Amino acid sequence: MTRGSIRKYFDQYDNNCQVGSVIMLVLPLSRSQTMNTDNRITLFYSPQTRASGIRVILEELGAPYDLTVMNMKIGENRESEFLAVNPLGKVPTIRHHGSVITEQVAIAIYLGDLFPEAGLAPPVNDPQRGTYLRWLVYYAACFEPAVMDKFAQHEPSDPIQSVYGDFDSMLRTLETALADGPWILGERMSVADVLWGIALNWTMMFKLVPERPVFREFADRVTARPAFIKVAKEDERLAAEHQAVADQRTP
Ligand SMILES: N[C@@H](CCC(=O)N[C@@H](CS)C(=O)NCC(=O)O)C(=O)O
Repeated sequence: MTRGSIRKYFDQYDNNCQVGSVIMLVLPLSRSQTMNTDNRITLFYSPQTRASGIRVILEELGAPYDLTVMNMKIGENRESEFLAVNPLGKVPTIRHHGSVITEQVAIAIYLGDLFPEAGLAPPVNDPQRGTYLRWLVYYAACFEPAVMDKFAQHEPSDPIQSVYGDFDSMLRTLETALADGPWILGERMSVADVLWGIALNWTMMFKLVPERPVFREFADRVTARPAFIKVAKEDERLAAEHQAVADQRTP
């Protein structure tokens, strides 16, 4: 696929087309089927990445969305067309009503608020709104930096300078928040749970986070849900397709 043809693809992205290895999947609509088509969300996507969690959230919300799938294994996310959308070349990225939104936590907050009828985001004047935002932002502000430092085997900084203090305190704080359950807001499930369940599942799999019962049970609750199962299955298929394309290119 040439750069020109990718450009053409992006220009006609709402035509439900499939061009080369960049695929546009228009998914069956569910709860929000009756919504105006202008409300459709485009999710720039690669399988088995942070974008998968956002797709699970879209499924949980019953949101109308289209995927623009990019094969990261051959660097499609680093083509100029996508860099014009998100200069970092990262997924998840969404486009909605002409605006581009990046960063998974910002996207999660945005989507939860966009579909209040799904009941997965406490509204602004709800007493649980602050707790909800706290744990969503904790993910990006504390958990991810801590886990990525561990992954990269960085020497821990002085806890006073570190944005997350130290790894063990960061994790213990999260564990305490999840301990009562079943969800982070108690009996009320929210978008934050989807994000955390998937993140814990991945990070325990890669042994970056220890397999503590609270984390395991929490992750299992999220990954047993139909939305997660559907996305994981589809991701497996897409990832295999992408790998096959990448293998063909390797001499
Ligand atoms: N800060 C971003 C991180 C997104 C991110 O790192 N995405 C990875 C996939 S999990 C990516 O797109 N990597 C591809 C690349 O940089 O080429 C967020 O919170 O959404």
